[in-house]
Amino acid sequence: PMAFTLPPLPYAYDALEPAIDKETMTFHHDKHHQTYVDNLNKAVDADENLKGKSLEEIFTSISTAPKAVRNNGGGHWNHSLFWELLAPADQAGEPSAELKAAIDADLGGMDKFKEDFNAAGAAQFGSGWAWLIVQNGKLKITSTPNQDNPLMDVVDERGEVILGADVWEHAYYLKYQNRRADYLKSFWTVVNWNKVNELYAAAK
Ligand code: MN3
Repeated sequence: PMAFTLPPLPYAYDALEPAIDKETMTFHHDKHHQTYVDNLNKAVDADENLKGKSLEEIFTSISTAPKAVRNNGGGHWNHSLFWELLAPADQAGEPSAELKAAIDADLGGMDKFKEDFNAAGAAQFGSGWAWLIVQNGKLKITSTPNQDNPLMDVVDERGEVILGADVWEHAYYLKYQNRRADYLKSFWTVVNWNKVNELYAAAK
């Protein structure tokens, strides 16, 4: 049977410093993400209906799946993407002309977009994610609790994810303690725009 596996980080554990420190990256990837993978495999093994399905398929009817699949499948998918959405500051690139134009048209410009995205992350009570999605051809900012994501049939705002920020405390607490807003401010210095551009082009 095909098992889900932990993807290696696409850069060194200290590559995102000073925005995200080595210790946080090590625990976040090696411990937290690994646990989602292990628990997802256990949950899928226990359910004949889910074997052989991709997470994207499973998410479209996650409302009917066991809670362990929702939490750990979301955890695995969200983190696998999150690592790719980050890059060392000198390799982070910049938004494509096409993406910039859409941010201007749909979200009021880059500064307003970042402000609203960070506000969505800051306002997410407890653990969760802030997202930038493409919904009916337009950009939209949203957030979800726990490990839910915009591909799931249980969320209010569904769409194709092109950027996400993990706002669980485990993503920032070692360096930022309770200062989630400061972490979200630093997040922008390590956003991998090359990946965001690629996802935007594919989602359009
Ligand atoms: Mn996390």
